[in-house]
Amino acid sequence: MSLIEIKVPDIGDFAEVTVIELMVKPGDTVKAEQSLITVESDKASMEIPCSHTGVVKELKIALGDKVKEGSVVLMLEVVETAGAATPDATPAAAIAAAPAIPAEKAQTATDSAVSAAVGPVEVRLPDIGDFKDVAVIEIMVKVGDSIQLEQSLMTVESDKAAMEIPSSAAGVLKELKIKVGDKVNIGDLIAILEGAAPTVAATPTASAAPAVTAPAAPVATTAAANPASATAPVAAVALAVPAHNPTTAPVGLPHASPSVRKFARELGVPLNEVRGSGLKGRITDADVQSFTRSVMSGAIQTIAAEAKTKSTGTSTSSDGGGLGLIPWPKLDFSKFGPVERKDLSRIKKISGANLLRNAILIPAVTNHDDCDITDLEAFRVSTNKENEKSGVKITMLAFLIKACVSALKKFPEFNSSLDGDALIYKQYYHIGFAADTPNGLMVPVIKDADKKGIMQISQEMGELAKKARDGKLSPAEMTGASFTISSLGGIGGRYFTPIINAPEVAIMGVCKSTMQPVWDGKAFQPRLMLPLSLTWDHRVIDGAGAARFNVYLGQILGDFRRVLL
Ligand code: CAO
Repeated sequence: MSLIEIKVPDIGDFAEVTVIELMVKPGDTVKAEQSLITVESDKASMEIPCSHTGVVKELKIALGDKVKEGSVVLMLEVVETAGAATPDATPAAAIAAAPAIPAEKAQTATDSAVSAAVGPVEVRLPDIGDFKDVAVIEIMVKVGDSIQLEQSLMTVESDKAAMEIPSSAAGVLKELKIKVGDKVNIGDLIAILEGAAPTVAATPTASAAPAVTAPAAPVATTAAANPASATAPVAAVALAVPAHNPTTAPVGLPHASPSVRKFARELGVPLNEVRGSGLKGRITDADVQSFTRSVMSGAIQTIAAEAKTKSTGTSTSSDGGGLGLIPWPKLDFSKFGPVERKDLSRIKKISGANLLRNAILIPAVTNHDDCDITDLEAFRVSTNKENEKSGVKITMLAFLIKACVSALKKFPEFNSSLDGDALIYKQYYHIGFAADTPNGLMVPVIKDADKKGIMQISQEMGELAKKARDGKLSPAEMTGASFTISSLGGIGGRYFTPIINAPEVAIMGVCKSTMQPVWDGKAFQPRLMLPLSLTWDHRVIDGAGAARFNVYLGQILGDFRRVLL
């Protein structure tokens, strides 16, 4: 067995494409040629296949990331090497979805279209790379339509990529030479246009001119060669963050062309909830429109709206989000003084959406408590002195992680997740910890904290926190937590109310320990007290259970030998 990097293969002329779907997760067994992720440019979505059979060890990319040829997608433990393609070879051939067309050729196509438009004009399938016999899965125009130059005519799909085919000429569509389900190849006649669009110059011999049959490049490539349209793809790529929650694992990849995906995103339609009426269940524009109409008329609800209705007991259709709130105040702040507008970072946008959902949907309660860590802190300080040369500093957070694992074992519902009417009790103890980074809040995860010692946890925490600050955390290093700790101890404060990191059901917030006078029955003693703030989901946990959790945690931190009991 060996660990190999699976990289993005040659994806044609695209400099950078956006990851819009993750189709595998760590622990999954994947076969050679199985699709791993979907990437999207402004005109094509492509599935990136695996070059080997093996087990996914670690994902190196996240939803919304921009990738290009050579970017590492994941680490794969190869279990079957015989006959496997090299990481790059097979996909490179399979994925050349939108190949380069030389600038002169693209220009020729454009020129020819401009000069060719009065008589019948043949539109042929352009060079779409190494693909043969690609299937026509969607036709976007009908006879009689007025077609613009570079307007998408149809979508073709190989087993790995979907591409929209633009028109190489403008005019009225006289005849379609293909239908959904047909297999097409480069140079195949796909349509006949007639007459010139207002912006297109006409020449009567157009149909015979080789330039007319010179194909238009798939639009992304043409855009690069054509400054006039070069801005469009950039804007489209920037929008290419899925409409559904980015942390939600995709369940069944919705099949839809890039333009349908874009359309759905613009309307906020969750594509994975739309039933496709096209070939092989493909989602069309009409499906998205019909879904939108059904939601607007109240005939159906999106899954998110339904969940909101269930948890709040209110309907979302009648009162703007189901909360009956007045609109967000919109102010021109510059009336009051100088201002500067800065876009939120991508992390803030993603975590903000998650925090909002979790704050609204979870009936959360916070219990505050203090625990005595005088002896533990003395032990920590002396151990750090002894181990000065090791380079690993033990932090209070490492003790907290270990203590929380003990408390989670004693109170297993804190290590569970709600699944409809059932609770999933996790038998693993993966502890997330909030890390403050220049780009916003991130939550790296210490996996199997129950099996690790304080030194190892401290070392891993240091490494993960550094990666978080450098923006180098992989998705695998941020997923799978069963409980989270948010420590503001290094900064200050007394108590706060952390927001639960769904689908977890509790989170421990910790603030700065301070010396406090504590009554021992005879006198006040100076003790180092650590403030704890445990937020819990009242659907799963009761107040008494939360109080017991805090008391037990306090006992462990007060005398760490209890961890061994
Ligand atoms: N009480 C008193 N002092 C504490 C303490 C506590 N509870 N926790 C840490 N400290 C001290 C440490 O001992 C250290 O002091 P020395 O340098 O003298 O040893 C100092 O504070 C700095 O600690 P640290 O923050 O670097 O290390 P950590 O292990 O405690 O925390 C990390 C690591 C990544 C959690 C932290 O750096 C961080 O990012 N915290 C912010 C988390 C956050 O933003 N939470 C809010 C989420 S909700 O928006």
